Amino acid sequence: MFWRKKDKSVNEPIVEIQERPKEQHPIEPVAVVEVQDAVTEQAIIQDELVLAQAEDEVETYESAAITAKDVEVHEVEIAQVELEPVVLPKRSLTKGIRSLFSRIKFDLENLEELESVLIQADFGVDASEAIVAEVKSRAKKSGAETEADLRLILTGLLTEKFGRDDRALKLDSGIQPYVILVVGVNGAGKTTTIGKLANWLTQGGAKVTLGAADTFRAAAVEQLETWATRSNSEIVKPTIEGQDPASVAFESAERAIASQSDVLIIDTAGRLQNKQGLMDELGKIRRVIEKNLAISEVLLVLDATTGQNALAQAKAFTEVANVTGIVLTKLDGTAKGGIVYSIQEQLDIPVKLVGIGEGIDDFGFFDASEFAIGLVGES
Ligand SMILES: Nc1nc2c(ncn2[C@@H]2O[C@H](COP(=O)(O)OP(=O)(O)OP(=O)(O)O)[C@@H](O)[C@H]2O)c(=O)[nH]1
Ligand SMILES: [Mg+2]
Repeated sequence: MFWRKKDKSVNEPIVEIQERPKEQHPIEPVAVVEVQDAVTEQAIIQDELVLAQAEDEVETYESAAITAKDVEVHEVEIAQVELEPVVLPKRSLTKGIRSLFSRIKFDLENLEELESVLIQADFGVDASEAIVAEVKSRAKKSGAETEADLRLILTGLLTEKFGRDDRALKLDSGIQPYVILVVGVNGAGKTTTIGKLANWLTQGGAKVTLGAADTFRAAAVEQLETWATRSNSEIVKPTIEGQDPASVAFESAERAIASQSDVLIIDTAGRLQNKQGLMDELGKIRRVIEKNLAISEVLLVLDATTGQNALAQAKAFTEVANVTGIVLTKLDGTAKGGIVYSIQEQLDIPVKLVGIGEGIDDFGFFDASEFAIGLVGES
């Protein structure tokens, strides 16, 4: 899952930052506007694009306080490097997941109740119906009678339903620092998840930098700082109050490269999915990081207790943020684990991590079988 170069000195990061002579500065909106008199429509469209980009860069660079110099990004040939796997501590989910059957008896007589249990657990109506039908059919075929038999059948079926093979974090290119961008609505569990992940990585010997790009509240930076201390990670904080989050992200990338970190994790402010300005900001954060580094993962953190609302959030975030994986938190407080199924079905994005408590070790990498066992429980 996590690979790194055997010898860090073999190869520099994927980009090099070069000073560009001032006269070639790309941010010359005036020149671009003048060209709007140009003859062809094609040229005008082209120029408008350049202007939009330039304006964006002006904003970015001004906010990043990079006024004297500009950066130019060049892809650099990557020499073949030898990679070694990093062995990280194992995390198990089975103890943290709430069983679906705390209130009902699960036997052949009340299989109809299973359908409402599954619907309440956010599997969705159609899937719940289909699962019950399949349980009945398998029970008939195998001559299942007892609660234990039925649980075994349901566990097997759910394991199949949850199953997919793209859950591993993509920290394997050997091009470090790997960047993980963490996004989501307020209070979903972003900062806590970052702390848990950072600790897990440093326990495995990785060097981790955290970027505090949630600059709206001073308390948010302090909270991340506490997690940085607990997880032995470095942290890059805003230098002035209310600093542009994109500029903190930019500085974090520079610092992570300079300090030869293995992983950079960027915390962002919680934002409602229907606030367009804030959602656009995520795109900007993304672009400034990509000036220097490739983003390995964009993790969308969803609070499992919010049920179907999590699905609406996921849809909105995937549209703007290229989400590569879901972190489903607070599964310890709910039996709504079916949301995992709904998200994967409707958005085709894997649930990669699961939060099962507030403690530093209370998370796990989603495992279909462990999760199914947790949901169905022991008889
Ligand atoms: N029970 C439980 N609580 C969790 C879990 N993950 C996070 N929390 C709690 O949820 C609350 C919010 O967590 P944060 O990590 O601050 O959430 P955030 O998304 O960073 O919030 P903002 O920065 O305000 O957007 C905290 O009280 C956490 O302890 C989890 O898996 N289980
Ligand atoms: Mg936070």
